[in-house]
Amino acid sequence: MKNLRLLLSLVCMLLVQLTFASHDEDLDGDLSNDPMNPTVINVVNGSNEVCAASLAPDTDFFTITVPAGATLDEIELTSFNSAGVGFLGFASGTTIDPNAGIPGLLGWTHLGNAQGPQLAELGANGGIGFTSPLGPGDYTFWTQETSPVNSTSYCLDFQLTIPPPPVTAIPTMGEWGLMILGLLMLILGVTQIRSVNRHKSLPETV
Ligand SMILES: [Ca+2]
Ligand SMILES: [Ca+2]
Repeated sequence: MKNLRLLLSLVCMLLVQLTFASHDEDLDGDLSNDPMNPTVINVVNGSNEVCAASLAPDTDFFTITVPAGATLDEIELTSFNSAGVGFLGFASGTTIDPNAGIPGLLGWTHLGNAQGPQLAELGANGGIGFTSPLGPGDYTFWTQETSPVNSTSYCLDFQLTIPPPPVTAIPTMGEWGLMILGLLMLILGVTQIRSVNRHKSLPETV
């Protein structure tokens, strides 16, 4: 049974990796405009790329959950195209309040100010602050281009370390004992049934 559970969990992890590893607005649609109902981005161990574009008044909100025992190690800006500057901010939780401004954010930055790693940029402009890498919990991100003329498109790679689940498929000595006992009882039961059937099939001699 444990082997079956492990196999099913591995299949599920593979399906999640194949199906939900990232979000591309060109393929998956515009990220949510609603800060109270952000798009949920399912994440896997390693790279999780979010590619989006914004032109005012479009706003993009999405939530990433860092699982228990995992860390969000870095947010890498892997692509950026804009004649202006994009905005990126984030807060803890599954929603975000744009009206709260910078005091309500863990951190924020102007996208495109720096290529590559963004966590240091996010932590350098005020806000509540955070420690890096980010620990387990929900984080909601807010991106937008405030210009109605110059659109911004970008790809952000959310890099997570998610430990593999503990392997418990190898039976313990006690479980081996129970399996052997069950097998012996099964063999004994089959032997007894065959013996009874053989006696029933013998012709009566009296
Ligand atoms: Ca968008
Ligand atoms: Ca949007």
